[in-house]
Amino acid sequence: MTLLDDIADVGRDARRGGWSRHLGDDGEATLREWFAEQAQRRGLQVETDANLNLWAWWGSPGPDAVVTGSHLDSVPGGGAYDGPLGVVSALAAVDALRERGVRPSRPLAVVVFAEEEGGRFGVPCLGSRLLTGALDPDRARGLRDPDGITLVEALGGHAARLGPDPERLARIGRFVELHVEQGRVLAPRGEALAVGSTIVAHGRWRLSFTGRADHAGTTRLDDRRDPMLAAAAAVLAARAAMVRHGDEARATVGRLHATPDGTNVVASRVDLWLDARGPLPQALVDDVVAAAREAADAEGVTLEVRSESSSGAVTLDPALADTLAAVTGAGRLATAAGHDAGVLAAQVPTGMLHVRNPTGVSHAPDEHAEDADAEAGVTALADVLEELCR
Ligand code: HGY
Ligand code: MN
Ligand code: MN
Repeated sequence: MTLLDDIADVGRDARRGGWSRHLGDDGEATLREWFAEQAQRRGLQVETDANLNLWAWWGSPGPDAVVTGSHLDSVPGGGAYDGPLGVVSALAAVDALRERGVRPSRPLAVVVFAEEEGGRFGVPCLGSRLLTGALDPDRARGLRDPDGITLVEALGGHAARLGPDPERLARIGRFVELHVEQGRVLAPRGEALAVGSTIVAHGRWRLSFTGRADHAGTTRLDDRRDPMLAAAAAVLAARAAMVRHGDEARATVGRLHATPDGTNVVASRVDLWLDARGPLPQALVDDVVAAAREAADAEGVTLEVRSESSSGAVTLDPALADTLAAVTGAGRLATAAGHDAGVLAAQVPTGMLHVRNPTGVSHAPDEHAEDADAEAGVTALADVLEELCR
């Protein structure tokens, strides 16, 4: 918790509340420096890979390494634990192994993946998707942030190096990500920890409605081509789809932007982003798009739909999950939150440890983990690393 206190003031968002730490901004850059310093203080060899992920090695990078870690970036106005708890717990677990006199028989690394939330460039797990080849580097280079700055413009020369890194991936024998629980399952269970079992399918779609800007006061009803109407229909359709498709389904519009965004102007364009998750996210999207198209046609407005990212359902490595459960004594937890672990799982035996969040709230300042539970997480992670490094 001392490590979390170290960074508690980095990237605080006075306007939104909580923290905003996104690829390339001051807060995230400060966290990268902090991590490198913490790693060096522990005698770990730190390197930044071609995809801006940070790796801190105990022992020379080699085959069959045991890797643990998470991310340091946040959603806009996010909580203090989503990502950082996994990183500081990994550093604290290294300290615990040292105190136990453990000398790992395999290389061990702490990793910090870049832009897991996609908070600036819109694609979640940017660093881990590029590393594994799940995201085309040319597409990545063209991604634009809300100010229209491309990843190339933001990264300069480094952008030329983005791309799959099979040699680095081949070094990883097992990957374990510790993460604060998102949702409230462990508190009612009365348990501090759980072993990750699955990650639900999820994706992001951008719906762009184009109408005709005009004066809010002088434009008569039948002269209006107002994209906001169709956008409103899409937002309501998302909730209707969530209700319709059962209790695993999630459909959310939390981000919407009107152009020109004038109080006394009928908008020319509205962009909104749909986050859909569950057994079949496409079914939710289809419902929303059908309703949006109907409303757009009625208003004489056009609609363009683009998939910005999608992740299939993930079952975390069953054998590794059994090992994590045997070592920690913890039960299983399925999650509807995406993680770098979900990306790595496609190519590397991957596991997760979830630490109880008494509020269940995440992606918001009320996100929380009690000190005692965080300590239990560190002890469990150290036990797991000791077992995997045996
Ligand atoms: O969006 C997610 O599910 C993750 O918390 N980044
Ligand atoms: Mn998150
Ligand atoms: Mn996270």
